[in-house]
Amino acid sequence: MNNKLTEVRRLLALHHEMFRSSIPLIASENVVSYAVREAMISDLGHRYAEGWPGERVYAGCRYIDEIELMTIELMKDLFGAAFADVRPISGVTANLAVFTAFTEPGDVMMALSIAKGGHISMGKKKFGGTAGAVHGLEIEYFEYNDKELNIDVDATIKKIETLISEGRKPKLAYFGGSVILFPHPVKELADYLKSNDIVVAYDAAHVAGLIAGGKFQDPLREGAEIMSMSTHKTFFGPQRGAILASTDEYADRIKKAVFPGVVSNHHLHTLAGLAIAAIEMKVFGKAYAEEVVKTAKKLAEELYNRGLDVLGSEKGFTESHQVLIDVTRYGLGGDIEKLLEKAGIIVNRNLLPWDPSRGLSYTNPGGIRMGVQEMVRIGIDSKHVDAVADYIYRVVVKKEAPEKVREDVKEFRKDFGKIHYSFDRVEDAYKYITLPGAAAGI
Ligand code: DSN
Repeated sequence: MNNKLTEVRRLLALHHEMFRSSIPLIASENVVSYAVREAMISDLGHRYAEGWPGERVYAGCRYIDEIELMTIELMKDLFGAAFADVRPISGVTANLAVFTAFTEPGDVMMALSIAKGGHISMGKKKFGGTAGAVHGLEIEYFEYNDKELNIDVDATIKKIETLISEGRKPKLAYFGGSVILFPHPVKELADYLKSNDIVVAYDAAHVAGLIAGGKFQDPLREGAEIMSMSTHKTFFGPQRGAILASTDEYADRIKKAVFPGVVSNHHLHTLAGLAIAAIEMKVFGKAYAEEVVKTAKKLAEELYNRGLDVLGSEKGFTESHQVLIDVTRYGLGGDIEKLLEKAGIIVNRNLLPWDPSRGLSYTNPGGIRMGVQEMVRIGIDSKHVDAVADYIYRVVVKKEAPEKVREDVKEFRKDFGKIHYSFDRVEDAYKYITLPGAAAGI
């Protein structure tokens, strides 16, 4: 058993070393500050606090309650919301609570298909998506314009009119998702949706930090009534979720849907981490969001100038942290993802809007999705991103041996590691931290 314990710790250290020497480009990931990490190893990780602050089902929560109330106020302030529930433990949990609060099984919900950027939590039952398979919703897709890479407003209204005439009026319309290069037309559709008693929600999991930093659309000002999110992509938090609302009107049903609906205890060490992340966002969010969008645009442009098929070239490539490439001239997304990983460039393969019609599936789709938010947090920003484009170009287009590129990536990474946009003074975002006395008996 001692050997097994040593082995787990060895693998953890190797994982840290891999990320310390790689270029992290997964659009849904980030690193947290040491201040957030400190909260995550606190005693709060051992406690239970079911229910709302002040009305807990357990004793011993007096400080936890204060932290949760602070987190609620910080999130309301950051997003200009009237109500916040910070107990969902992930983005999927937050979305499931919204489905529970506003719909019944069998109701119709509008969302984007996965290929056009929708998240799996909004998927149909036949694909095992949370909305369909867990909550029993019927999913109808927003109409989408492949050229504009966005929801088609007129065609969507037409589709909803047809659904209404068939007696299948949607109850909920969910904007946002997993691939989002440009702001969704919330303000163009919100009045129409609300006039038909369709609740307007926005999944800000990917762009929450950009919204908080004032660099993306502001859904709650554009007519969204509900905004759900995860807290760890462009936001500085640990892996967790939140639900915000533009009015207090929905507070009771959201609270009930979260607890006892979809969450029992809500992982209090990450709650404290979220409080600290929200403070960091308040102080550093604007500068960070600006640099993230600038870096994403620069990376897209550098790749495009090297001949890659970067999506959105006629629209400035991206307004978010994401860059999307059609790699089919050089191979398929899954194969290229593996090659890039060998070179120390961590990306994920992604369906493109037109992949299903050309017979490609998520196992080996036509696209690669990249997000620059973690790179920017460790200092690889618009000033350095041409080097990143070069490494990608050498692997994808020039077909250089990834092992050779890996050596150069390792060398490049030696200059980066400090956590920027935080109060920390630490030099290594990827250090594997051992605690004094841990497993000392081995
Ligand atoms: N599917 C994840 C992503 O967008 O990467 C989020 O859950």
